[in-house]
Amino acid sequence: MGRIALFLAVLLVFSAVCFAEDAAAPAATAAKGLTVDEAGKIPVTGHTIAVDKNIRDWIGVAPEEENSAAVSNGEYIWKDASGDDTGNGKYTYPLDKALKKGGDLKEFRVTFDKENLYFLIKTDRPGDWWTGYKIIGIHKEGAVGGAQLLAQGDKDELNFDSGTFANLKLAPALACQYAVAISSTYKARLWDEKGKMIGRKEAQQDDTPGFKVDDFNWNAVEIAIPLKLIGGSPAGQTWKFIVATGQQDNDVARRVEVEQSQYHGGGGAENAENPSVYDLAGADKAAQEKELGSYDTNAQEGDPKGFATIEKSFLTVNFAK
Ligand SMILES: [Ca+2]
Ligand SMILES: [Ca+2]
Ligand SMILES: [Ca+2]
Repeated sequence: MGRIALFLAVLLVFSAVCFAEDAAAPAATAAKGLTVDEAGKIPVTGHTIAVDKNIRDWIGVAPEEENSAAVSNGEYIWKDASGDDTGNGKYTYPLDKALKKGGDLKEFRVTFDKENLYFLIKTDRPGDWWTGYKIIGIHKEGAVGGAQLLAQGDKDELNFDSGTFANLKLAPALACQYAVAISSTYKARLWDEKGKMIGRKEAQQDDTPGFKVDDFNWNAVEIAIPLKLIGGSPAGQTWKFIVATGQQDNDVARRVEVEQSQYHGGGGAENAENPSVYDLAGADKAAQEKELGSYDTNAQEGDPKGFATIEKSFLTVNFAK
């Protein structure tokens, strides 16, 4: 009896300590995770960001739960799940050490001020600084038209100015007015809905003024897009963002092939219709795998009609007036 009583007493003290720690730690800091719909109704007030290889100016508090959103301290924040970088569910990374990871989206943030729209996009840390590739589609609610092909590009040119070549398209309701792609940690292009390049960042003299991209620690990239390039301020409007991550290959999206090899991941289709995308924002793993696997295995190679279609993997951001 004495021994049992002592055991119970120890257990009680132990659990009291545990509960006290549980209660004290995260509750004070972490925001409660919201669904995409819920977060899309809360106005984002915005603030200024410096694209300066330092991300301490992103002051919003991320939600605790994976695959949830928050609006905090003037920022929209999506926290993506870890380990859902599986494309259609079967994607593997290339075998080369530099390319073994880096496509797992971790976080995506949006804010703005009178001059710019700002993004922060975080992934797992790639095996080498040049390996990352990211695509962000911008859909303005209520806008007419828009591109359903996410900056696909001219096959004859196959270069970054021309497009992303990621084999991805959007449902009509998500058709984009603008698309941005980031290659490596500092290069970017901005296209309009006709696929015309309207912004270019190469860290060269002729970079588009104000279009800024730079990284912190390889895995977090800050982006500033001058509002005058994208039709003016989003204040008072609701925009949707399609966020896709993968790897780059000469500044276009690196293909995922049927078989894994040194420089290409495996799990793709025989007709090469599968998207060069490992992860998306806005939906859970099952929904995102279904969308990234929705390409037509009978389509003629490279025919955009057969590309995977994104319908549910998006984020809704309500910009304050
Ligand atoms: Ca900064
Ligand atoms: Ca992820
Ligand atoms: Ca995801």
